[in-house]
Amino acid sequence: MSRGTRPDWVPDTDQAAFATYVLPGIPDPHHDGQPRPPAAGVFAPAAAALARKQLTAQDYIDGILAGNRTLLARAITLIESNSEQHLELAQQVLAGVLRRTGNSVRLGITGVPGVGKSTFIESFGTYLCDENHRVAVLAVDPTSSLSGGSILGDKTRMENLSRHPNSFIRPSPSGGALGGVARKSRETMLLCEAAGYNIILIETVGVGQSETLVHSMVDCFVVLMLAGAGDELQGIKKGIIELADLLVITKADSDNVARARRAQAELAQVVRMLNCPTEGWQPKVLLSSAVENQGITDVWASINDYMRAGAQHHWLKEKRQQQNVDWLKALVDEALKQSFRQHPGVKQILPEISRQVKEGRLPQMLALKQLLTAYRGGE
Ligand SMILES: Nc1nc2c(ncn2[C@@H]2O[C@H](COP(=O)(O)OP(=O)(O)OP(=O)(O)O)[C@@H](O)[C@H]2O)c(=O)[nH]1
Ligand SMILES: [Mg+2]
Repeated sequence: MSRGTRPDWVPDTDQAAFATYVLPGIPDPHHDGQPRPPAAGVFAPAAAALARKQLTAQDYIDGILAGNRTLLARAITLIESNSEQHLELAQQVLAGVLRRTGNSVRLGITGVPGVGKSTFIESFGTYLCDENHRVAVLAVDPTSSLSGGSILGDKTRMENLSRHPNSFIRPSPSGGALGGVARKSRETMLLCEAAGYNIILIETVGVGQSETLVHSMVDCFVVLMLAGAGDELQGIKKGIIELADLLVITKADSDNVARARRAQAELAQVVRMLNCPTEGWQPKVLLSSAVENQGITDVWASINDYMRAGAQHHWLKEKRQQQNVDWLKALVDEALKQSFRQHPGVKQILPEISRQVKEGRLPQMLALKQLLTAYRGGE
């Protein structure tokens, strides 16, 4: 699939480092990364000027805090850029809006491919927007990082939501390693909060590590399940069920309803066995049909119960504080690893040391000592 074209406001410098492309095809008046009709009348010249202007950190900060979605989208693009220069500007912007973050309900939505995540978000998100909430939808999708493939799919599946003036949809950032994608998504979430979005939905595929990463950045982790997917599959998903604060059996419609109810009862038992009880909260299993719009209000009511319990018993605040610290630790680990691997002294001796270890001529601990000596010596 084609990568699409560059947005017209990508700066002349550091073109290659910009991760964002505009994909062709779906008209979307609100969101970044899609063809946009020219702004009407008197706003058109202003929009064009904005597109050309080199913005300062303060421009971004003011724009985001004022809820300007164009500037929000551009700031997210800075966050997603892999260039050093953009990284610095992005961090200034982030620091400038940090005090206005944290005022949202952060929800992770996960489940195996095809379980109905995007369709659920379309229905759930539209309901929330109609209730006057402001909803940002982000995705952490390791599979789409190269092809950008799921972006178009999700946009078509979230057609109503993407047109709603209270919504903001941002596809998965590209940019290689899952760790990088997670950082970008986390920082994007903060920018969206600063711009006034009070519900953040983060969709991720329930395979691999992405759901653990998303779990570490949300308040409430919602796992979507299919009825009758078989014991085998449910077994594989045990790890995910343990992380769930809320489980929703999807596609509970037409001739699937009876099966969904049976699955609900079975799963409720499994959840009681597996999940550690949290004070004031026992994970629930709910039914939903996104196509028939059933069960959507129940999900929202349960999320509210969960958030209330968390506030009342003080674990929600603690959870976020712990997530903040865990995130710092993860960044430190990542930075140290990079610094070690890129160190010239280490790079120079690593091939020979690896060969000796491979052939069993050098014990690993001794090899480590030599590498650390090279690393420290060159500081
Ligand atoms: N009957 C019925 N079908 C549904 C429902 N929700 C989703 N589907 C169908 O299930 C298929 C997959 O839905 P998606 O929303 O794309 O699933 P997803 O989990 O986002 O899939 P990936 O993004 O590929 O991981 C689509 O064909 C939907 O039309 C539902 O509530 N009822
Ligand atoms: Mg999807």
